[in-house]
Amino acid sequence: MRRNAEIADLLEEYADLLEAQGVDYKHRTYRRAAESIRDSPEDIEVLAAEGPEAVQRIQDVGESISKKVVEAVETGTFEQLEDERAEMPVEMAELTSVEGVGPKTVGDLYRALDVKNLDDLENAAREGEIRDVSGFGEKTEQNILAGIEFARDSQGRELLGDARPVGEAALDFFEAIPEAGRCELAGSLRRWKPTIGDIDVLVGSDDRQAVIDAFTDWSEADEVIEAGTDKASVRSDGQRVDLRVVVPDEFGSALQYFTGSKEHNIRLRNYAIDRDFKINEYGVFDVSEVEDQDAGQRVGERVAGRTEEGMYEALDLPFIEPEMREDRGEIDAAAAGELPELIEEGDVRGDLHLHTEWSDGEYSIEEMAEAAAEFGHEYICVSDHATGPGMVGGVGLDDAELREQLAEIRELADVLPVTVFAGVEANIDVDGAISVCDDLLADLDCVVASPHSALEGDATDRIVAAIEHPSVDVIGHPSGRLIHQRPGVELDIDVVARAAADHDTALEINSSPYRLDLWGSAVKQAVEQGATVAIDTDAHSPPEYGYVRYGVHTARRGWAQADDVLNTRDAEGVREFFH
Ligand code: DGT
Ligand code: CA
Ligand code: CA
Ligand code: ZN
Repeated sequence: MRRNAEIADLLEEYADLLEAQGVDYKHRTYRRAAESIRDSPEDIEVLAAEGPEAVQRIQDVGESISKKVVEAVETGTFEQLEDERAEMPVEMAELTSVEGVGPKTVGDLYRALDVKNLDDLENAAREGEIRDVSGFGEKTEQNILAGIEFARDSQGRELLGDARPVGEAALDFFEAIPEAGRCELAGSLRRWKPTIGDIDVLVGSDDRQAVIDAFTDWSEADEVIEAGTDKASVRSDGQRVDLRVVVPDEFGSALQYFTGSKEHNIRLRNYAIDRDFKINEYGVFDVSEVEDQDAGQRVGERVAGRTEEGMYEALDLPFIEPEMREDRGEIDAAAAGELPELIEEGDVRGDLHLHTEWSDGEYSIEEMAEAAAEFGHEYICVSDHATGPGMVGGVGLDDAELREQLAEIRELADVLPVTVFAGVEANIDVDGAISVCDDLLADLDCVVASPHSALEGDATDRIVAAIEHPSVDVIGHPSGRLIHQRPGVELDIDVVARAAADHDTALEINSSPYRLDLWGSAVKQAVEQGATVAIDTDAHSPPEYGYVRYGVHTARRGWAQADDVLNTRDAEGVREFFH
């Protein structure tokens, strides 16, 4: 298994510990190196075997870091990291998973209260000890408590963006096994839910034992949890992968069953019963002639099961896409012949929310434009952060800097390989006002306005005010939620969507796997109200353009068609929408 992520994690832990100790600047160097190693196409193990000079070929890795990397590849750790761990024996990843708790806070609370893990942190907050630490207060203490609760609730579920690559690696593995026939992901991963409990894979085969045996020997399996005659589970990259192997003739029915959701399946089963059919993981059975329908799983005449399409067809229904199987009216819509034709990955033609080195991205306008062309986009909108509420550490651009950037984008226009719209990601303040002056907003091609501060309570009025601003084109990550970290603001989506439809403002589906904001059910409401949706990645680096598929499948979970989505239009169509 490629070890780039593991080595990057170690460097990041080291950076966190340095920051927790109050060391200035140095931690940034380590973070940048960690990120480059994580994203590098080069295998870190191969480079390390050649020696430190070879490791330095990776961007942002200098001499001293390269030596630590070689040591880490050889021994699983490096000396300075062990020194820091001994100095401050804290569960860094666990603690910083709490919203609002960063490495500096961990350091402060360790020194003041000996907080080492989540339990310590919770006790200290409950006992009211944190408010007395210098630099903290009662409000911070309450936020930490709320953050802990949220972090605990989400424990055990993985982000879609972490689970999908593992599931796809498993799929690639099975597809290469000669004994395996059809292979598909099932469960929540096939429905593209934002978080995944476990990864389900289904394989059709006449030689089930061979498939199970191969799976338990999979090079990416770190541990075999259980293995039987027709199913097995392993752990890979910290995630549970469940395999089921079925005979080819029952592949379709098993796929339908194990894709879920449970609620969809229950409703479909009742729909079948009403029509004298029985449906289960073994097929669809006509039971109109059968007296005791509970006599077994395979009673009556089997009319479908080899393919999933056949399962729905046997019930006189068109195929229902996995993303729609959440019991949100999809079976009634199918029966009425009113299923939407869902947007597909290939329909997206550009990205309207991304960052460059002008704010907190790490790449230039040219680099982001070239990467976009390579990705297959026709246009992008550079929407760097404006200063304002929620922007810390000088990240955002002031009006003069935005003017300067606008001029540069105009100047570069002829040489860039894609159309580049000049935009901004402005902040929506507590009253719904926008943090950039109106003249400038009017001069920009596209204004993305997003909530970045005061992310609690109901914010419907605030977001509606931003929607009504004549220059705002897109509302970025409308709720401000961060999955596993903070719930974001409450929104009356119907009200927001109606305003968006009335004022020709698009609502973003932020495709970052940390956000997925808006999410499926909200997208469905938005589209029903006639709002236009924009599927953007909020990319801070070229690889993050790849997040777009999470956004597209989230749109599909919201029943969106290509027409509902702004950036399925060509550049001229998008420009028209902006005006
Ligand atoms: P997860 O893993 O929590 O993210 O969610 P799922 O949907 O992947 O659930 P999982 O892995 O427990 O089971 C996979 C699928 O198997 C599920 O979507 C539907 C089906 N299934 C599991 N248990 C039941 C059940 O008790 N009744 C029905 N009708 N289907 C079930
Ligand atoms: Ca699952
Ligand atoms: Ca499962
Ligand atoms: Zn933002």
